[in-house]
Amino acid sequence: AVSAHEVSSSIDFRRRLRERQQLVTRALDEQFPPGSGPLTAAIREAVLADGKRLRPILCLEACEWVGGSLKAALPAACAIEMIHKMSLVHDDLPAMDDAETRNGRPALHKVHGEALAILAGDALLVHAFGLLASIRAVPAERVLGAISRLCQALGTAGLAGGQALDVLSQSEDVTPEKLDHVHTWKTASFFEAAMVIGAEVGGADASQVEALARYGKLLGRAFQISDDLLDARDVKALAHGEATNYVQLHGVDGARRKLRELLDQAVSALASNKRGALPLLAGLAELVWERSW
Ligand code: GRG
Repeated sequence: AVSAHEVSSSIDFRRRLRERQQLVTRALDEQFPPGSGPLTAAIREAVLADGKRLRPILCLEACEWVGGSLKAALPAACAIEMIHKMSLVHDDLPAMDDAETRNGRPALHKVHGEALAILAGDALLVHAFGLLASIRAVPAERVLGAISRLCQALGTAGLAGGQALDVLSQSEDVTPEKLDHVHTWKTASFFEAAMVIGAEVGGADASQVEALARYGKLLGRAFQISDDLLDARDVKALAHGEATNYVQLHGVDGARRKLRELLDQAVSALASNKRGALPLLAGLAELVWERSW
């Protein structure tokens, strides 16, 4: 069998990732035509700027894993990315992370002002749900079921709730349990939902949906730890003491150990299914491992 590392470093794998990134970027570009006013211009900057497109790629791969077409999953993948980008725009605002830059460029509110950054986020969120509601590739109950699960992943016990916990935790001692809680709500539930939507629009059966959901959740927890490992390289950030950084609490070795464990579990979640872990999803897990070194 080919190792996950061989997959993740293969030219085919890299090409496939690049093709999917471009597919999502082109589709997002079409959703927000240039020359449509200042709000759309701000939205375009938020969604078309650099980004790994990891969540939409997971959505596309989940759909293909169960035999669905890329075309069926593309609107859902775009919706996922719009929600992700909206969460980053709002996270960068002075009331939250107060970030100057995002991916090496000025944060959106630094360029367009706070009002437009808030509204760009609002519009992206609404647009995403409009796009999901327009999916006709599968019966409406499937789409509604997936939307409902996504809402759970974003609400008080999801992205918004996780962010609230994170913001409020900055001034207090964080326990390992609380940290796992923040990671699950803020990141893992969203990864899970991206997989579930992809699986549903691909026509998955219940056991496939659950296997992919499990992979997504474990990968999301792993991804957040890898993000913390990357942040911890920034000596200044660590000295400043990000209370909800995994490395701050468990050390670099502890974080790496946990990262490996979660990624192995993610890949096994698929191996137990009759389709097996497609090399691609194992390769994606390996990428998460490699980014933290
Ligand atoms: C959507 C209802 C709703 C609320 C949003 C502001 C907010 C509430 C949440 C923000 C949570 C947050 C900052 C999550 C970040 C998680 C994370 C690991 C981001 C980095 O993701 P990457 O590396 O980003 O995939 P790129 O730039 O590659 O797209």
